[in-house]
Amino acid sequence: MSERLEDIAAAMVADGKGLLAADESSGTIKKRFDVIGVESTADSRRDYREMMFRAKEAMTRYISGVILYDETIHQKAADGTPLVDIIKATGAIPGIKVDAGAKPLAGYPGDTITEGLDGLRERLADYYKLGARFAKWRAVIDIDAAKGVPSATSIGSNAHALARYAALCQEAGIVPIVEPEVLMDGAHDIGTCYEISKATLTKLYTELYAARVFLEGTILKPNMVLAGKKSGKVSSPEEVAEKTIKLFRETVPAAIGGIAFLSGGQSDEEATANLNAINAIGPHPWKLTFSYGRALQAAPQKAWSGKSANVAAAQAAFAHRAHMNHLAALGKWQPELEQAA
Ligand code: 5MM
Repeated sequence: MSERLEDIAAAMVADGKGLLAADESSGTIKKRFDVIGVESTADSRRDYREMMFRAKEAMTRYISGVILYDETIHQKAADGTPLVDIIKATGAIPGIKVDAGAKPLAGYPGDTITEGLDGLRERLADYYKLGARFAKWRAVIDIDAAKGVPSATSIGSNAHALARYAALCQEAGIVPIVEPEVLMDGAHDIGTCYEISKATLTKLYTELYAARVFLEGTILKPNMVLAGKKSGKVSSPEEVAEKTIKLFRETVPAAIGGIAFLSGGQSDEEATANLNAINAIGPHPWKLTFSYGRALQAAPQKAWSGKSANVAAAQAAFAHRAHMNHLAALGKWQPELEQAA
């Protein structure tokens, strides 16, 4: 495969393919395993992820790349094959989460700043040797209007950190996924999500330009424009699509390598329906696909439940969600296809 940043980015958003976000940190994967009654150990985390990476048809046909956690990029399958080699054998590109998580922003209660820049140059060089050709850094922007969250300082500091991370990635020959996630957990309406996302993306691209980041060699991983979960409102796919595309047309340069959405707590089918509606109102200046964690993994996690006897059923559940999102990335998904399955 070409090592040019723009070619790697293009492969990450190849027609009908998207990213599997399997980069849950140890605390997050424990929460997921608690739900299915599985103890989180290095071996159980390995077995679970190996199950997905060995789902050959799903990986080969629908998955362009996998975002890994530090532990996983170093792990070997039960038969001794490095997990990275299993991913590469399917044609998917290994990637790595390099941020150290969102921490409280001093002086700004309720806001967070994502850490992890110290020593990043050296870590990126190591990850490159291990096979990673893209990386991910997630900034977290919560909305709580009553508390003045997010502050302009939080939006600015996170955008600056994303830009410094992106420049270091490109120096190392690694495509940066820039993920400024405006959370959907609050009680806000869809218009507020739009306004905060607009401020966030405007600042992000100002900082990326200032850091001399090569935009063609980047992927944006954004939230969709949605009403907050606690608002009690569910935005229709048509409204989500219209507002999300309006936002991107106003703030996201056409030059970037592509867009791969996070699912952010949407149900599996909602995340698919919204992505489909977004692509159905194209053509757009960018490829728009998925980089889902929960919306790709909830079903296979439940089907697996820690039992080797369930591996085939879990792989089928993963293949189904990947297939549905493949269709949504092409704007060809229909709700009936879910019922048929
Ligand atoms: C898979 O979850 C990722 C890692 O989360 P933590 O660092 O909090 O453990 C997360 O960054 C993920 O890649 C994105 O948020 C997209 O995942 P969702 O579940 O929102 O589609």
